[in-house]
Amino acid sequence: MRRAIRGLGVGLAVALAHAAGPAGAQPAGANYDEAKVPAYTLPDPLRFADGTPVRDAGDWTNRRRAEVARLFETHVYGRSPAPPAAVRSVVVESDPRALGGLATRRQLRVLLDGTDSGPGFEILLYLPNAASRPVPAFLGLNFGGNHTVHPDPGIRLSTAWMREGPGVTDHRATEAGRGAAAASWPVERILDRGYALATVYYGDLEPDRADGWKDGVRSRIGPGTAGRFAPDDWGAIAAWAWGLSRALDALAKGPDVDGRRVAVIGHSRLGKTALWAGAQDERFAMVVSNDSGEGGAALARRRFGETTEAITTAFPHWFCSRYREYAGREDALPVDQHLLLALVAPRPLYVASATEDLWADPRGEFLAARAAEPVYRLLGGEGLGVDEMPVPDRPVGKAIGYHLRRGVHALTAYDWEQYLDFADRHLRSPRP
Ligand code: GTR
Repeated sequence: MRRAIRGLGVGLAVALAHAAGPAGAQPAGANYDEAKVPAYTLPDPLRFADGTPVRDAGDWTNRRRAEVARLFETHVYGRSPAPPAAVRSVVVESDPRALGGLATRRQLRVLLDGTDSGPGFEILLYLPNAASRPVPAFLGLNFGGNHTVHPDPGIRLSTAWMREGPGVTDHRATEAGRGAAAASWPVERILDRGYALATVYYGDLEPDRADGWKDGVRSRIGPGTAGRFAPDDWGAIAAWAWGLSRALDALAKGPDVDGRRVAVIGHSRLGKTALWAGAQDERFAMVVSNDSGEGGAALARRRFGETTEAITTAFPHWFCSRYREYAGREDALPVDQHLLLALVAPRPLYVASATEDLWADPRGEFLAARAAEPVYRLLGGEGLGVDEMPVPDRPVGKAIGYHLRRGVHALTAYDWEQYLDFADRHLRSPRP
């Protein structure tokens, strides 16, 4: 449980108690011994599936990139539908003097089929009043509802399903949850640094449980409306990632946020989600994976900490159903997670780990970032700029940032400081 507690938001600790076992303990059967990591060979980013080499940037950009993305769709996350034609968003609340005048707060409702009664979700947006618009922004899903990111009484409570826990009664948000996840969302600091923050409750898109699709976007849009999913149809991570792209559509249309300078960020399962969103949707100008672990930034073939078997058993709904076929057969997967990171190239990518978060395999996250470097170099950039994993609390990186924070599985103020510094280096001027 210890890894779950800090700053994760209401409800999640309960989920983790089931999934990750008790305080700092090694879940039964999990390997936490570097000496027991098997020998493995990673798929070569610079070789097509048919074995021919990727010779230049054009080969990657025009053909190999699409091939890799397709492999992740087919074997890991599933295929997502196109954006609905009728989608539109409306501003449901706005306060130009929020947080004591520091910010303009806007709340938008994205109506996925264009109607009030259809599927949709809410975006909470804080804009720094001191910065000229349009501003660069961080966009991320949250675990417990928009009202948990800050005690601000003006934030609307989600009416969607939530896991039972503090601040939740009968699976619905209550006033008591306000600000419960504030430690993970240093809103004032983000605004002071000149960035907007946009966030969406992931359960607005789909409740995080095995049958959650019945109450989420997957039952209203795409193949689930016919009641049946093929082995490569979208899972919950893909649905949440799809929601991030729909949020970006809405933000980019408005006058406040610079759609060419939006960083997508997420922690843990939502870090996996941020990676899949950023990998597919090249409009995201920067991608941040915080402690995303298995199915995120960590290499599956290392079988260190969480494994494909563990994750597809505890969370069968996160991936497309075909992914489960690779439980215990990671070497048969045509991809590994370094290729997911490579899909972000040449855009700035930040991968972060925490020393006590062994379940997420910090070294596997670093090695995946390193194994994505050839693609960054091919596209004319620099990756990490180091070969060895850095010591704790020593951020490194060029176009790929990395740090190993001392501490537990969490998104902390320290992590945010690194992302803000990284964004200052990469997002300050608009992309051409
Ligand atoms: C764990 C799961 C991880 C990670 C984490 C979280 O239980 O095994 O893959 O996603 O949940 O989202 O906090």
